[in-house]
Amino acid sequence: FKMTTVEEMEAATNRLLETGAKVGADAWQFRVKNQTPHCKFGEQGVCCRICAMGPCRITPKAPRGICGCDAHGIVGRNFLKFTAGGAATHSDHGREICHTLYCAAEDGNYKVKDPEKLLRIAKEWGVETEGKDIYDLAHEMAEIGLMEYGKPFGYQRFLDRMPEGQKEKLIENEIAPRAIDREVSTSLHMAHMGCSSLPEALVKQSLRAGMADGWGGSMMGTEFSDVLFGTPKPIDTEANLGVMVAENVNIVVHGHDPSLSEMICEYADSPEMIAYAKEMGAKGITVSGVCCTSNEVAMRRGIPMAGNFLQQENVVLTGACEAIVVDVQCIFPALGPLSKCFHTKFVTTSPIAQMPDSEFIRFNAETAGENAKAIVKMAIENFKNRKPELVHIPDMKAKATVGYSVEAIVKTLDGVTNSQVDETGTTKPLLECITSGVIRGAVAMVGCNNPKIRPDYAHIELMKKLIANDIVVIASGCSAQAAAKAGLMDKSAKDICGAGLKRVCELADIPPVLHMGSCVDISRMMILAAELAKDSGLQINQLPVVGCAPEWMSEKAVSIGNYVVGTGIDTFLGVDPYVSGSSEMCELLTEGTRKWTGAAYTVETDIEKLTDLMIERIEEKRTALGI
Ligand code: NFS
Ligand code: SF4
Repeated sequence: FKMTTVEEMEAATNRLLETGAKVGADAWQFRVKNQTPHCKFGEQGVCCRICAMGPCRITPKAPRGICGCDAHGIVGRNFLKFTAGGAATHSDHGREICHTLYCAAEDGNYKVKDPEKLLRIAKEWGVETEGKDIYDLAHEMAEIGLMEYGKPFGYQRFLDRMPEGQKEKLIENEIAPRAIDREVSTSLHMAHMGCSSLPEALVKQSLRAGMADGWGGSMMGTEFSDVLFGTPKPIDTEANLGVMVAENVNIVVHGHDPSLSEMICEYADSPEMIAYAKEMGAKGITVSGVCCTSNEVAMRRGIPMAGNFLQQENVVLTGACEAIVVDVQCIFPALGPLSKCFHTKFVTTSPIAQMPDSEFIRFNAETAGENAKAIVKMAIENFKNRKPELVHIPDMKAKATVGYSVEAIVKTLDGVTNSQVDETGTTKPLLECITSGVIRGAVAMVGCNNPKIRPDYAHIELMKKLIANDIVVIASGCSAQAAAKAGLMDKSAKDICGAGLKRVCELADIPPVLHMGSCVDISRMMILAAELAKDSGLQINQLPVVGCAPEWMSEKAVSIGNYVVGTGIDTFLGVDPYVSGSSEMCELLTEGTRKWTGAAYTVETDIEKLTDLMIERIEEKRTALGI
């Protein structure tokens, strides 16, 4: 088994930057230099500009802002606002999916591809399904889902998926999320000038806003995406820039909402469009992806992944990208000016993410088919504008098997343990692997790249060490793409696992790093943890399971961190969330939250140490359980 190393990936990037230099293109590698060193106050989280008496910055000589707020209050408010930004973003994505579900029709652009899942969720929510047309039910469920955003009373419906007693404990500690929009609004209200400056209150609300994301907006995004586009099943694909094909029209989908990327894939694969591409001198059409929308279509269609977050400029630098089509989130505004250096069309589609130097083709659920067709056509017609002397696609890609939804994991592991466990359709076989020690535990690897960490290096090194120690890795987002590019989602990666995990990989025919999807799909990980807890009669915080985001950068990542901790899973970060300026906030986040959820954060920028700390925590949990 041969992995692709970070050094090889960096060499490929450097070669692309040479092309960039020829055409005068900018790149993040240069902008980072211009922005370094970063503002110290910002880094520590002690800069406040929420009112016009400021901005105020805390120093030993000026320990309070003009209103008298101290560093703890300022850091706390900043942390809460950061979380609220992330919760709003994930949840608004979930809301869009609810709207798409509402537009689904037998003869429309969007269909119900997994009716069973819809029925299952309807039963969970106490909705009558008997004798109902599946599309009527879809519309009813979409409306109920949308009400979760603004209902005046009660908590998020999906909290009932937690093990017994956990929801009650969350309610008692005022961490159980009410309406999703309410938690975002309340967060902004609390962080307004002259509201909360008590760190404990700010951290609690950060957890609650995060929980509104993880057990509300994100979970709805995931579940209803499955209903619309199908629940992922294991499927083979490939990852890294080498998936782009020089002879073909290359369309790169980037962003997060599968409503767009699904439709683009659908049309790019149509005989009509393929014939048109041939007419225009290409051999065919290749759709590949960047960031989470790539994960979505990889999981459901096997569409190859061109790369993750910090590779988004690289796809344009290949000179072979006819169109980079984006919806929302994690899109560099740099793509506008960069695409102008090449023939590439930078197509924005969402009123929520509009950028200079882009072609805006507004995408609507109602007109999705037409919109997608127009975009694919535009890409095809752009093929002839390529500058052949600029085309260079790095010959670099790795095989990957992706598509491990909770349903797929349960199904794959059914019967693997050839044991007394005869309850199929539960997590018991996986539990048995864990209790017997064949697998020591699981790590949920998530999140972005960040130039503060050598890109992909932390993800890959961490995963290598974890699987060598018989710890199974479930991955999502840009972390999953790092793994796929390196080859860790190739089934033959079992060869670098410990003996126990290797055995399980062989028996179940799975790779040691399981692709669980995009970042909203971290809700899948929460469901899996809840199922494991229920099937073992434990609380989630007792399981030998931890979460890790070693290279995170976005507000969404902090919201995720808060719901992972809120759910009872210890979370390990490789980048500090701008809290070092307050000892009280540091204490609360790394220890204080334990009294409410049984979990807390660990921040460690030394990746080697971070890994050891995770392994240690997993072993501690095992010891506490006597396994
Ligand atoms: Ni997650 Fe996805 Fe990637 Fe980070 Fe951005 S794509 S939602 S935020 S950068 S993992
Ligand atoms: Fe300064 Fe207080 Fe205004 Fe913040 S809220 S800018 S600390 S005066």
